[in-house]
Amino acid sequence: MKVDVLLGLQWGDEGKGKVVDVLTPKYDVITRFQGGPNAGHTLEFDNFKHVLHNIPSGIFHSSKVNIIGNGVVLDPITFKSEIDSLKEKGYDITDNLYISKKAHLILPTHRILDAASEASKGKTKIGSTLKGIGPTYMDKTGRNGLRVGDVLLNFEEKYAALKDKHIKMLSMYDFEYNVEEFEKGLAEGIELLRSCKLIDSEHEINKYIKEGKSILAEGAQGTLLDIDFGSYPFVTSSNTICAGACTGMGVAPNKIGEVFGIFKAYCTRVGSGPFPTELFDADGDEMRKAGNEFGSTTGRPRRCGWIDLVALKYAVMINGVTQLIMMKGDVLSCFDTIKVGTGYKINGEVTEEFPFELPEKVEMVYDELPGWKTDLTGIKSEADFPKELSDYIAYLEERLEVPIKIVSVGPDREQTIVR
Ligand code: 2SA
Ligand code: MG
Repeated sequence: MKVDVLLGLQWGDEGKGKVVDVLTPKYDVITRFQGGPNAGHTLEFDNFKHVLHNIPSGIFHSSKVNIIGNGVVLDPITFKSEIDSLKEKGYDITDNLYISKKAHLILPTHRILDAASEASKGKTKIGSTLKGIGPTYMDKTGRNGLRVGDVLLNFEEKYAALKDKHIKMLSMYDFEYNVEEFEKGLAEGIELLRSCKLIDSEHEINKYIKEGKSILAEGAQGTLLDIDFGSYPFVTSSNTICAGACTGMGVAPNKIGEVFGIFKAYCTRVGSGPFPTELFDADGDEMRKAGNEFGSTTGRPRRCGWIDLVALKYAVMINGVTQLIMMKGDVLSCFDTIKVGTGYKINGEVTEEFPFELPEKVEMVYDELPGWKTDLTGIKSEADFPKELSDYIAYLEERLEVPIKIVSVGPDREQTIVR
């Protein structure tokens, strides 16, 4: 058996949570392999909406095993509040949740360092979610970090030492903070972790593979936020791409099966950084309104624009996507004409290759296709697609050279058409 990977091909918020939830019935095990509470995976079913941050999106199916892999960074405080809020809604999920002892811990001072670093950058700030992601991965690669398994050893001692170090680092910044404020809930979070199923997940996952169990790895953020291949430095601090699933779970590359690449029929971004197809006009506002484009972790309005095939082709290549999933086609129903970015004009030259560094302003080359001007949200099968939507799908498939296997026409599980 192989591990299937599902990931975002744009700047995050492609709708991964919904798709994992739809695909989950086919799998025995769902894993997260990178990122942390910067993710916001929204699931909607039976008139119930829930946003998950640390926990894999398979959690609402009680027979599934959910694993937080070693590549994830876990904040004990937000983890506890997530578990508590699920409990309030009637989901006591710690029984089918396993956490890698090798996942790194986000500590209160990581969040302070994130805030201080962002504040010091002024206009050039990354627009991070302020969840402490960057500083935690810095401590991981800098070999200073604390891992989930440390809560079973001498956590308090290690934490005190690292906190001291962080406080020295913070003196570099002109930044006011109150450590006690940030530490609220830490002891309870650590206590909760101690009662969870903490495992060597690489062994467990490989055992599942051997036993023929099916596994779905759920990516967070998106390819264009990847630390190596995204729009650096305006990226997150983990490998969001398919290869990240190997290192973030301890799974060999030859154990990867299908790679599901999710994209929106248009494009959005939260945080700073270049966005070549961004719209600053009424069309952008229309997309934001129709698509309810506000960050599910921070509530920030998302920047909106047309689909960008230069970036999307790059993402398909880097991830080895085998099946595409198109989300939110319904949001484009109000447009007479749909634009598709096909090339970047940089220094007078048109390129279809994603460049070393995206300039602040890129002149886009667009193709235009007729819009479908039909409400798609009630559509139950492909036979009912308006011709213009079928044409749009065929156009994208030809350009991307990968079939679009699922088309989503609304947030509910039911509004999902498998082709
Ligand atoms: P960070 O916090 O260090 O990872 O931020 C670095 C950049 O990565 C972006 N980023 C995201 N972009 C889209 N969605 C994300 N998750 C949340 C969501 C975001 C939210 O699902 O809606 O609620 O605002 C996510 N996480 C990180 C971030 O904007 C920075 O540009
Ligand atoms: Mg999201």
